Amino acid sequence: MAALNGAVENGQPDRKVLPLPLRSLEVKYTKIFINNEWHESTSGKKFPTYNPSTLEKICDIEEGDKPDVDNAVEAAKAAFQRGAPWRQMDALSRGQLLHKLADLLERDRVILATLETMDTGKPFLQAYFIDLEGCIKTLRYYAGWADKIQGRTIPVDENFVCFTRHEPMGVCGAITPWNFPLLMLIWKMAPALCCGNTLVIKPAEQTPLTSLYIGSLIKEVGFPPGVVNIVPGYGPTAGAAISTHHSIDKIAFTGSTKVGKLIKEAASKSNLKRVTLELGGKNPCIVCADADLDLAVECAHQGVFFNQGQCCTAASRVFVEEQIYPEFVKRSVEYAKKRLVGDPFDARTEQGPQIDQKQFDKILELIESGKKEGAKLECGGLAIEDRGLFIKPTVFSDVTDNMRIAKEEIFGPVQPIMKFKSIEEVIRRANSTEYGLTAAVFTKNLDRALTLASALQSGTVWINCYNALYAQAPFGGFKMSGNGRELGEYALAEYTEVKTVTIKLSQKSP
Ligand code: NAD
Ligand code: NW8
Repeated sequence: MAALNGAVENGQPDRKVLPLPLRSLEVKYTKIFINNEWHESTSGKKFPTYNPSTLEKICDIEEGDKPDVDNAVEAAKAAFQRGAPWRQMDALSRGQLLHKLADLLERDRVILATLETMDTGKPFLQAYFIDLEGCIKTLRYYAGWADKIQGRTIPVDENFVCFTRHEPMGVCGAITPWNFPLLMLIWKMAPALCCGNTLVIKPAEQTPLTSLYIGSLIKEVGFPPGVVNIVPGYGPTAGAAISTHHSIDKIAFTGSTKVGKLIKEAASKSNLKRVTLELGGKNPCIVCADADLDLAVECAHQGVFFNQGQCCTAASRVFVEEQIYPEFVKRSVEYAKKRLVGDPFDARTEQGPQIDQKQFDKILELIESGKKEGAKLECGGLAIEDRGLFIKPTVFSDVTDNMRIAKEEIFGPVQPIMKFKSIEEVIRRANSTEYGLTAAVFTKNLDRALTLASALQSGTVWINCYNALYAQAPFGGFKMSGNGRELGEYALAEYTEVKTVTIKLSQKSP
């Protein structure tokens, strides 16, 4: 196993041991996974997946469409039937299967991080230390919940007994994005399985490789056939077949607001399936004059540039109090100029390519709009070379709220920095967006921190930190950033139905 290979450079024994990516990794799983078996597509069609760093095709994947989704749903429905092994299983055993899946992710961590880097272009060390870490922790967290999901007994009339059962919903659909392909899948899969549901998964067409690899691990762990089914394919075909399906009871989606609306609409028009949505953000990052400036500059930088800027939590509106504005901009530009962009398999690389040509073009177009609308381009503003999908870390100062770069989700390495004068003003401006996913505040003043924490309309507020995500802390959006919560105990409610059982006793108590 390559998992334990340490990087040895100059033969120095005391150097921190870093994992090494696999040099030549053959992609083994490219087919549709139903009933713990691999299938070709009903249509006979395949689609390519590319390495965004080299623009080379990695391999072809079986292209699922409605008939394949139908087969996956049939399998998931059968696995959910009363009397099926999955339904008969003790809740503790369900947790053990999730722990075993986490064990296999730990065993195959280098393979999975290598596949994720090939398919997304994200730096290998980030895939290994952030994405895989988050996956393993999320699996273990929900493994622990499996046998602790309890109803209540409720006092009613004296001659009645009333209790609730928290039952699994049934067949859950999961439609995932390309920015954190495996992590966003595990955020859905772990709570769904811990509650006893079965799953039909459609990974993003750009990044199916790690999700399909999970199919092989599901089988190896020994989940009963049909509990997890994976249908790679495109959104308007395979994705829409899931969102409109009458036998799917719940759907969890992460991606664009546009598609989130389509999914909720399809759910309404079909069977009113439950829907949780994690959509975009135009997340304010507020830096007060009294903040620890080193910390604020570094967090705002990582907050927007992390994952090539392709992050629903991206700090894409930085509001800086006027007294420290020039210094903050100066230091942020220094950071951006130093950011190492290049081969995601190189251990020094901080930033890889954007995911595809469409996103690349969209980002460059928004950068042009920033220049035209009068923002001051401090650095970057261009692609790195005339080939490939790499974009220079870009900082704009003198940004005003009406500019497109201050209003639209950029999903790229672009940092717009604005100036503010008063707390009331910055609250109003930070909240004047349709989005409400995250917000961050940098200040040493407790009063200001707590005032902002209560006034900001977002599902998460980070104070003096950024991207501080935990498996046990709920995550989700206010307003058009989404519906429902992932992670934490709150997510259990998204994967269970509450049933009230009321029993009349035949005899009144004496
Ligand atoms: P998208 O919303 O189109 O894709 C997300 C998933 O939805 C993919 O699996 C896709 O196949 C599927 N999908 C697409 N159309 C569908 C349909 N009609 N029915 C069912 N499923 C469908 O996202 P995108 O086009 O790849 O990216 C566009 C923008 O979305 C980005 O620029 C960014 O602003 C945003 N985005 C946000 C996130 C996030 O983490 N919130 C992730 C990816 C993209
Ligand atoms: C789930 C996720 C994490 C975790 C740690 C560190 C940096 C950035 C992210 C992150 C369980 C435990 C830990 C991050 C991941 C996804 C998004 C944004 C940031 N997650 N992390 Cl969308």
